Amino acid sequence: MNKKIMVTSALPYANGALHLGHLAGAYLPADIYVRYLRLMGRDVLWVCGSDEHGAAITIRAKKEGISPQEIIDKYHALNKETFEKLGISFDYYHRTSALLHHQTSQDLFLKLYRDGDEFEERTIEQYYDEAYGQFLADRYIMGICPKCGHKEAYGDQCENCGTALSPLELIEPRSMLSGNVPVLRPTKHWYFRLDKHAGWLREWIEKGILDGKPHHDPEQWKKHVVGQCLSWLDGGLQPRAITRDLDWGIPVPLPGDEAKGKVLYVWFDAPIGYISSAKQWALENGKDWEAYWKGDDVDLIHFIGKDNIVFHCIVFPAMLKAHGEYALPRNVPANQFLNFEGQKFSKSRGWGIEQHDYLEEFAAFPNKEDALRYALIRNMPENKDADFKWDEFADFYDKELADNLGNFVNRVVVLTEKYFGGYVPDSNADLGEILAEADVLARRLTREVEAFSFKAACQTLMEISSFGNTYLQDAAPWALAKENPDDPRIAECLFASLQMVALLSVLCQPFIPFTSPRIRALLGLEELKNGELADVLSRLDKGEPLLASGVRIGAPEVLFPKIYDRKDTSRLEILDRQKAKLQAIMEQEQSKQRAPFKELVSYEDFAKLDLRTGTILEAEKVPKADKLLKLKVDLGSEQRTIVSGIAEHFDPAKIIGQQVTVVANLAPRTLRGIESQGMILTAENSKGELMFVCPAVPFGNGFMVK
Ligand code: B3M
Ligand code: ZN
Repeated sequence: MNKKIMVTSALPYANGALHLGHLAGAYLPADIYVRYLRLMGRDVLWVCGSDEHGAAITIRAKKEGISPQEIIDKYHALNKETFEKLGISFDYYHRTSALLHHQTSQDLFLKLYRDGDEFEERTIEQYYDEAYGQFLADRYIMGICPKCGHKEAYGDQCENCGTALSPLELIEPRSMLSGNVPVLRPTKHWYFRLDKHAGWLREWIEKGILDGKPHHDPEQWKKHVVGQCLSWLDGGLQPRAITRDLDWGIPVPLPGDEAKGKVLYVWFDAPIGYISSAKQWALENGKDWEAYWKGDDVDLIHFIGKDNIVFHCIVFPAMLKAHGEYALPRNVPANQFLNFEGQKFSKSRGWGIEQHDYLEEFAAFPNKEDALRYALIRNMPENKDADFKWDEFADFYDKELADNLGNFVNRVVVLTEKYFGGYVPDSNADLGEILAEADVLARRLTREVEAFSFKAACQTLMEISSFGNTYLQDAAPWALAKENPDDPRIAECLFASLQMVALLSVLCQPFIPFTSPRIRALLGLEELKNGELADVLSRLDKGEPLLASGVRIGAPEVLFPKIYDRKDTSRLEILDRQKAKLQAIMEQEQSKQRAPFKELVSYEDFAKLDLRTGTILEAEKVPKADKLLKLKVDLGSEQRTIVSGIAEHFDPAKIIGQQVTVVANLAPRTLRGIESQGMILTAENSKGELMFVCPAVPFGNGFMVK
């Protein structure tokens, strides 16, 4: 098979750090896929890079009072480095500010401009900031969303309700530059005639047919991806402006004054970044980039989040098709969104964790990279939104990585050490038979990865390890050894178990690439090579061992020290710190939302209150009144009946004996036929919970000594 597989991951904007949701959306799934393909010996190229244009970057620069160049340099470096630290194994990580990318984008623009009837020029009325002498592109205008009334909607989108907007739809528009009300002025732009492409796009997306020939199986595309595309097509495709009045970006490559001060729209040049990234890779490695982009033997796969579906399934394919030489995506396995502890990631609220912060805050956590990758894979938002929770992170780690995989590897190594002095034993048992089940599961895993079902594949990986554990448990070599240390079944069991560990060391690599070499080192195996998995699978089929008898293996090592460990709470403390941070954010936000204070009370009025301490002796619900409790309170000198509106907050059975503060001179009132002789004091805490104002014993029992 000399097919080339061209894999891309969405180019992140270089205007900020990436959080765990980004990682789970477009980078981790692609990394699993590409690592797997490499292990299968397939010819794959995976590119990514920084998206360094667009108003999001210039606005950020303005806010921070630095140049856009400083912003992109900072975040390009940070994101690139963080990806590397997490084992995200791009073949190339480029940037769209590179000259090569500018040229590639301009060439593509010109090709569509000259050779195709792809663009249309339109002069439109656009907002202009007179104080700054500048046209205002999308994000430079804010105003009220016409759909939901949100006051901070942008010119291209309302982030509150998600509606795509045009600047002219905003109510009470204002310039982000001067804050002034902008004026309308005519300006010329180039529009990509997307409408011309609607026919073939529908056939391609709905039926997988391109130029009258089968191109892909639409059943293999995710339902939510196809669904989103079809609803766009149903809405009718309109020409889309692909130029902007901005001074940051790729200049529109047309002569004369009409293109002056105009750049290509960021969403026009960004996907071309995939091509320039491949070009730069080819340049540096003496390879042919075109082999990965052109011709029928190319499988182009885009990994993205669901907010980028339209650009990757409709706009970019139309650009590629209009150009004429490029292959179209064979699949776009977009992921949905990941939430964080029940809410959206939010930088401004501090809700969520960025990749680089995770690495820092988990510096002392063993195998932190794989622990994170694993938790994200097990809960990947493949077909619906998912939620990341620290408690689940702990469960996946303890129950699956530690108790299942780590435990199996450890037991096999320990037993080999114990019974065979650390050497792989000799056995002439029929491996094929013993490993048949593992073989079946390994094949299933490959099919799942190829179908972009990474969560399922990861569970299959664990199934293989569970199978190994069960096999070992049932064979019980320790029991056999007690009866007869020379029982050949001991060697047979450990020989087979070692083969399973060897298999796992290969299969786990796409998911937990930091653990795989550690397992291999334990077995005395070399680092994985491209094609190794294909080789391993064919050896399994033939019943050939993956690990030869007589090999000296390493000393046992705990791969995943557990989080819930009574003797060592250090790992749990790291997680607890994360949870405490979130708790603090919620409390702070809730305290801001607390009811405003009531009006001032004079001292004279306050001094009229006669406050006494008391003890609740009896408490019962008042029939047919949801809110009321009837209490008997002992004030020391006398007992009072008090009706209190606290039934929704306290369980009557649990407040008997409770110390309380009583307003003893409140005029009696009759509630539901019961005379209430006073009032119990309560107050709301910062979480909005009702608390008794209780007479407390002073610190250190420090009553004044008379
Ligand atoms: N930078 C949007 C995003 O980060 C955009 C992706 C470009 S992919 C060609 O979500
Ligand atoms: Zn809105």
